[in-house]
Amino acid sequence: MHNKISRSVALVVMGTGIVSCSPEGKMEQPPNILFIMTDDHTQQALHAYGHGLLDTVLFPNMDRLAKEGAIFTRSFVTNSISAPSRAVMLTGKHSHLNGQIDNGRGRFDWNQQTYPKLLQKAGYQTALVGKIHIDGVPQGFDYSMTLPGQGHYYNPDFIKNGDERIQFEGHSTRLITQFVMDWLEYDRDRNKPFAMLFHTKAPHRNWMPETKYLNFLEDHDYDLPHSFFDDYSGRGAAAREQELEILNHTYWGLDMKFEENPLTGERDIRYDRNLDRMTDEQRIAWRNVYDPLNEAFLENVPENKYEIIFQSIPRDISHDFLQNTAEGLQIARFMYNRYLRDYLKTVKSVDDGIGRVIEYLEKNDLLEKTVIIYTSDQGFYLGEHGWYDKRFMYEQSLSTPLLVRYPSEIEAGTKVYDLVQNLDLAPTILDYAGVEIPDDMQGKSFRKLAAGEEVDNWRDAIYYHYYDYPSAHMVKRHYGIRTDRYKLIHFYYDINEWELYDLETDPDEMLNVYDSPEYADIQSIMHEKLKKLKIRYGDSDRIYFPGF
Ligand code: SGN
Ligand code: CA
Repeated sequence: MHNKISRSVALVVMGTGIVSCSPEGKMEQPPNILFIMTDDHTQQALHAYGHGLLDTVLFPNMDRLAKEGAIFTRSFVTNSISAPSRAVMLTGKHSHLNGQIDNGRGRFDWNQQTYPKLLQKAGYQTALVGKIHIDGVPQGFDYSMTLPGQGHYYNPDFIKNGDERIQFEGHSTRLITQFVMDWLEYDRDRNKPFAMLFHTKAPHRNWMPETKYLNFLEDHDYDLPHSFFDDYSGRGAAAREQELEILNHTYWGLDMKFEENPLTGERDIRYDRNLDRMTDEQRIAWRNVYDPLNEAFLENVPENKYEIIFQSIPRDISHDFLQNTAEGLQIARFMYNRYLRDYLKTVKSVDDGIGRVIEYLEKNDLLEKTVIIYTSDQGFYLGEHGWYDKRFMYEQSLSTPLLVRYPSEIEAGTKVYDLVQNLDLAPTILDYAGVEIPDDMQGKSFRKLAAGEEVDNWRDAIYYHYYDYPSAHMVKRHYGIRTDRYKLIHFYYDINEWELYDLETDPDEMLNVYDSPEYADIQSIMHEKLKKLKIRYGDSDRIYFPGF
């Protein structure tokens, strides 16, 4: 493993000789860009969004960005999954044009136009650190330090500048933060503005917290969301046939963090692979927390009841038992809390990392000269509908957090209600940098919206298209539009079903009102809008990878 500490010390010596910035200082220089993107962090897990899940501020640095900048309350993705979302952000184009339509089958050609390349051309120094999840050597960056594929939480490998693979000791979030700081401190050319893409792995599955936060929130018992025992009766086959359920589709090892199945003595190979990466010290810290918690659970619930957890998936369980008996509820609450707490623990480290980088900017007189954008590659279910993961065009995973801090033009506490998408990030960043936005980018700059200005003819609907099926979690292919109030979705490929939701009367999307007589007019208006947007964005009815 690479010894990080000695490298940093060496760089401190090298770094002391660097003279900072231009002597004129006040010359009009475009702002720096700090683009922070987490993986699977959702609006419900950010106090500033006010969804009610978090009763206190758990993540003060993220909340600080919201408080000191603009929060976008209607921020969405175009395709709720990692690689496609990242490709949309880089190019400002929908998936069918940038080529990365899903995680596994679509391909991204790095030779195409991306905003980091355009920034570079305009004199920016560009860097990418963390998860990128797009195959090939990243182009458009003066420096990159990326995780291969999904990467690991503990002692992960990194790929430096596209070729050198190095394993580092530590937790991925701390390492990624450190690489961001090291580059800012030691490797950056201080005469140029910078664009730093700070991409974490956390809080992606399987939610492995750093040792410091293993106990975080363990004294906090979260109530089940009111739609947790959803039976999907108000919707179609897609909602019924997914594999996203916390109770049915999580593994007792990998997700629930039992090292051994108490009924069969088996181990979970995938969980073991993660544990095997740990140093002895990390593993002891890990076991010191999870072992007693797991034992306490097993002691308190009779064996013939807790056996539910240790079945292979999908589990054969009765919702009636889990929902309506004290013992059942205890099991459901245990599974939900294990999932949710681990998820939040991993966000905690990200928040620390953001705090460290903000502090660095502040100390180096860079904070006010830097546009800070905080977002995630998509939202996530935290038990709503009984689910984890993402992919659906339903609210929790269609949405994504979006915060922008740039005090010289964004007033603290700004709230933006207009419909924005990850498609808009590339043009927005170019706009802040003073670089011309290419005509073929499909997103729009939201810079003015963040500054509290109204923009004429801002979009009144967003377009969405998800293709990753058949695949993990079995969410069927679908596309659709969402306006301020309504959502129209078409599920296709192996079914042909339409859904329509009235988000004002049914914010939880429990009842599909497609074909309801009282929504007949809305339905046809939404169909018209969908048709127009499909044409505007150049999408078609082409079936990608029909053989799968
Ligand atoms: C992994 C996860 C899935 C997740 C996908 C995509 N399984 O396959 O739960 O949906 O990544 O996530 S895991 O057991 O390997 O963690 S994405 O954010 O990268 O699109
Ligand atoms: Ca993701």
